[in-house]
Amino acid sequence: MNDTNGQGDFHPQAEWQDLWARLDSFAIEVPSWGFANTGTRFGKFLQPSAAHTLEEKFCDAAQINRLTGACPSMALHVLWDLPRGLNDVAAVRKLGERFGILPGTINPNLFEDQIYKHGSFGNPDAAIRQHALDHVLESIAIARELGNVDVSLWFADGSNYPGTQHIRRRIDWFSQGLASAHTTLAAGQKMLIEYKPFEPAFYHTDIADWGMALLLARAAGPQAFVLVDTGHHYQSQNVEQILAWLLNQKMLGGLHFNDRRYADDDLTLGSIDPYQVFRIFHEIQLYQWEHPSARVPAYVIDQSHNLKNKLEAMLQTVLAAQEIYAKACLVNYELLTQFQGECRLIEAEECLRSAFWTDVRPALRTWREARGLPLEPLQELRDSGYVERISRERGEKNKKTASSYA
Ligand code: LRH
Ligand code: MN
Repeated sequence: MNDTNGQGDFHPQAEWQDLWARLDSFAIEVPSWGFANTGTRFGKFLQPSAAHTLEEKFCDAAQINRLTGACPSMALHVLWDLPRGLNDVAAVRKLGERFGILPGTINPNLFEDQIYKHGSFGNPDAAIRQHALDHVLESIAIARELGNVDVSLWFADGSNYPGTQHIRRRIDWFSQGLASAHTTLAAGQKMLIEYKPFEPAFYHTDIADWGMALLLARAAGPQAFVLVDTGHHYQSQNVEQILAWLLNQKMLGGLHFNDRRYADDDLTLGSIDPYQVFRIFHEIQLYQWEHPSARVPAYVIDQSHNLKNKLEAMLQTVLAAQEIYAKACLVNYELLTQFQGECRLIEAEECLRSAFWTDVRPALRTWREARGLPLEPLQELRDSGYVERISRERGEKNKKTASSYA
């Protein structure tokens, strides 16, 4: 879509149609835990407006979708949102219908529980590995009941000191656990395996990088893919190159979007490095331009809003995602791939730079207007008094400090 002639100014109308169509199909899932009181090990600062119940989380998700038109579903963490497991499915389905928000990706909780001190799927104790597998099997059943949604697995498993765990045996236990779980997936269901280099384990993490996740996913079966959390990389790692590899291997299942300055900071998207987010969207969209029938990876927000108001931080994130996605839609792939082939470095780079530096906010405003969405969503949220209202309604309850993470 060559609307930028390298000069970065925007030609209204014709190209807008194409960009509008891309914006119409752009969806990013909000995390239920992003609306709850979360913190770090150094404290959790309670917000009176924070969501406590699943009903409140669906209500907040509906608010974000009303304001952006881009968040039709909400990711759920099993023990935080369905503490009674399968027995909570009917209630979740009803809440989804009531608030017009689809129950999204199902995330088992394979951490926090005391028994997981030395791991879950990687624990030397077979009974604990079985307990963890049973939780994942129930999570897959919940996901099936909720419409064959994806199951997204993150393992905190690892060790803190050299020699304290048998790394290769744990690889075999993970392979067995993931393969068993894969056998229970329904047709169309995906199992996403998320990697993370460290934290909470600080010597070795069993699934620490994209290669380990890819090999385990391949071994598990054809419905297993890799999930890339943008915050789960060492400082100087080239995240978009990892995405290029996973796309090339047809193993990219989805992304957890957030931003960071140092480690897994879970900050609001685009708040630290918007060009990084642009390069991520660009790599995926260039692949889709070359493979139009390819499955679009799942886009999910994974953040914890410890200081900013949770609704406003989540809204900022979705607006940043829409804006940076729209910029990435402006890259002229015909020209870019030609310049790449001819090693015309400046021209090739300018294809990305001019798209990134194009102010797409006017186009986004016209798209919102055309779609009956508020032109200035953040102002609309403030004018709505929604945050003040829920603070009054939830304030009392939120004074009590919560035990679990979210
Ligand atoms: C781990 C992680 C994972 C979630 C959790 C809330 O750091 O990224 O995706 O389960 O955050
Ligand atoms: Mn994540």
